[in-house]
Amino acid sequence: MDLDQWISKVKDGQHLLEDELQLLCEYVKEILIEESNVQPVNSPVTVCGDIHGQFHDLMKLFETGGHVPETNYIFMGDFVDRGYNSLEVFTILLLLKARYPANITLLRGNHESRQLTQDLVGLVYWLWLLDIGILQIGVMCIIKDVTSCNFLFAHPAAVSIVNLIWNGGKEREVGKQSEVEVYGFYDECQRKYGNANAWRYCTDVFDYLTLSAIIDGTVLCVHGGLSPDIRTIDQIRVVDRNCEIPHEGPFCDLMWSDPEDIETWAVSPRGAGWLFGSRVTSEFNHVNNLDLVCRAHQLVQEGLKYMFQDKGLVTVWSAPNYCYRCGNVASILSFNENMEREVKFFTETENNQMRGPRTGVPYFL
Ligand SMILES: [Mn+2]
Repeated sequence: MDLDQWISKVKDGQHLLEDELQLLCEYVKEILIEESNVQPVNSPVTVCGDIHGQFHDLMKLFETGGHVPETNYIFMGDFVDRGYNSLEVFTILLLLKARYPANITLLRGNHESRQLTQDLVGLVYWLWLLDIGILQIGVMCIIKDVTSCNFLFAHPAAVSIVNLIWNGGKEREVGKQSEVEVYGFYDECQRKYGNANAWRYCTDVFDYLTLSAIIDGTVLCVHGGLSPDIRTIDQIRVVDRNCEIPHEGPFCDLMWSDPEDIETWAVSPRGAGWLFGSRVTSEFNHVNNLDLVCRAHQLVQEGLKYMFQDKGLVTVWSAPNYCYRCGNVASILSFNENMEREVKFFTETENNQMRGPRTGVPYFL
């Protein structure tokens, strides 16, 4: 493997050949299998949130925060789906991991899943065939915070689609039919390679991605959030992670949970994970001697948002103008060698040459 040559090739917008990608995936799996479920990372390091296939915005992230290996990174998952370039995003992150394993840490997000990346397109189509109204009812229920409509969101792909509308639909009139292009990673690999092999190699790597990272023993990074089944960090260490994300339990919760302005726990409208509140978060930080929990998973219009009175948790979001239409700012959070924090903001790249081709079936939600 000539990693440096492959890195410049992918940065130039080309794809690796199918067997090159296979080789890379096998190589990175060997590195990832050695990592702990709570991978220790030293400062200085920069923490990033969701990328979601926005390859050019990822390049802008590196311009903003510095390039690997001059800057060390933790990426908190959700590399794929929704943007046009999931394949390029995941390939470049794998290449950087292979080339500089000590300088980049990749965590698993709820989208690093065979089911989510594969079912996304199929399910939208299915809902469209069924009746537009069903999905609209679902969205209305979520907005009104009615959680009794969980039957609709029990399927993770349904959760994902509703989430897309929910997060992105603020400027749209809910209840009106409008065109949304939904890109799943599976569909993208099919279009770009003509078969599903690339998707298979990549999703096999997903199972090896670690669940969390801990910076200098004081800041825990995880994609979603806390779990009622996890009181101590040691309980994360013993999770068997080398599998598809389960539908419930501690592993699932780490990928799916969200903070909320409540005291303890509540059912999540996503249909997976939990809503967790201020008291359980400050207890978790206290019990584990943490200063902060860093997580991603939720769109933040202003790029970064602290939660709770003691600011014990922060959401970092790194996909600017999410889905090319949300109009949000993105951020990354860096910690220097003294663990002093600096937030860096960035906006959507103007380089859109790799957008599309929009040859997928257009979906109407
Ligand atoms: Mn997520």
